[in-house]
Amino acid sequence: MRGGTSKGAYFLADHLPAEPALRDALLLRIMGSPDERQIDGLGGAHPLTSKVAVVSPSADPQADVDYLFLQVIVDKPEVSDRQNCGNILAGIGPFAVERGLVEAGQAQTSVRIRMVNTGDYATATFPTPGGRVRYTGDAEISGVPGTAAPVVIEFPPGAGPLLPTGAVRDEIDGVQVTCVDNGMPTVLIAASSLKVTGYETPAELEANEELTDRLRTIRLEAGRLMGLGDVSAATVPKLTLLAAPRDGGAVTTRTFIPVRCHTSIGVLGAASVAAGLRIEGSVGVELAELTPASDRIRIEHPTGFLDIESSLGATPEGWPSARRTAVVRTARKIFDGTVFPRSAETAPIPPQPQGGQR
Ligand code: NQM
Repeated sequence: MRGGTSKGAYFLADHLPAEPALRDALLLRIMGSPDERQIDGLGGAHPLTSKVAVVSPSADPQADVDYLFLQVIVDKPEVSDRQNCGNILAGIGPFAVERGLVEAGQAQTSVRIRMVNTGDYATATFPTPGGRVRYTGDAEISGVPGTAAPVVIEFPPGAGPLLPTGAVRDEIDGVQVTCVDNGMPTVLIAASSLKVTGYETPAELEANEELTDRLRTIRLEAGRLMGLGDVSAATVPKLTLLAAPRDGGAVTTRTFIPVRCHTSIGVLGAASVAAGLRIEGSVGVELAELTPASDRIRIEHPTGFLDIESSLGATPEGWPSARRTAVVRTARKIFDGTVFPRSAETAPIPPQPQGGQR
């Protein structure tokens, strides 16, 4: 399925080995990793198209389904469960209905999702006329051609602190940063403090070795300050370079996830940027153009913009905390069938029940 601006393979949990090491070994063979072209598997040779969702009924009374996100590393034999993915999340509700985990309403369906990676929750609402998922519609999101049915995703406040280092700003390697986590650990950095404009293309930024070296150093230290330990092999924290908006939005972004530069921006990454921009004194506040009366923040990125609704409150100790975050995404069922993993020793994933598509 395509979920937002990402694409992944969605599985029912009981169709995969329960043992994580066996599951991950199978997923590597399914996606074709490690190989930078992923030529022998389903992966699309980029982190944004090398993703897996594992879905199961939830035992949690606050959720209908559990969603475990797995990032299958393209060029290494590694699968990481250390982050969520808000784009792949957009396909979870439709997938849960297709697989009969949630009964569809006659007009629309809301699915309560527990994001297993972080223990946070989300509710996704999408059209299901006549009790079947409708994928077509007129919602448009930057980075995806055409239009599709909207999937409205609401996030209640997350469990962890918004400012995991305990400071609004930190200085790392001589650079001012704000480390924020509103669902995705993210390091905010003014592009100008790393001698780039923030308007370069992802390819130009990835080719800038001086920049990528600095980012690597900053990320390792930020990970430590954020309590994430040694993040050298982790996909978090992400790094977002900020510059003044150019197209009527609140801010321009270029996000490293963390090695490749995102062609747009992750949903929870955007939620973290939006929350960061609302915190007095944080990096980026002076470049951003916010509309104080509105919860909506338009985040510009390399292929357009992402609108996110974000409001903050305060903890009893006076620290900023997320109150509400909401976003519109779209999703599409692309293919439903049997995948034959690379190794002959492994049995194919059993065929799954057919669902209807409109
Ligand atoms: O931040 C890419 C994506 C993501 C993650 C990444 C995401 C999110 O765009 O919620 O969606 O940051 O690795 O799919």
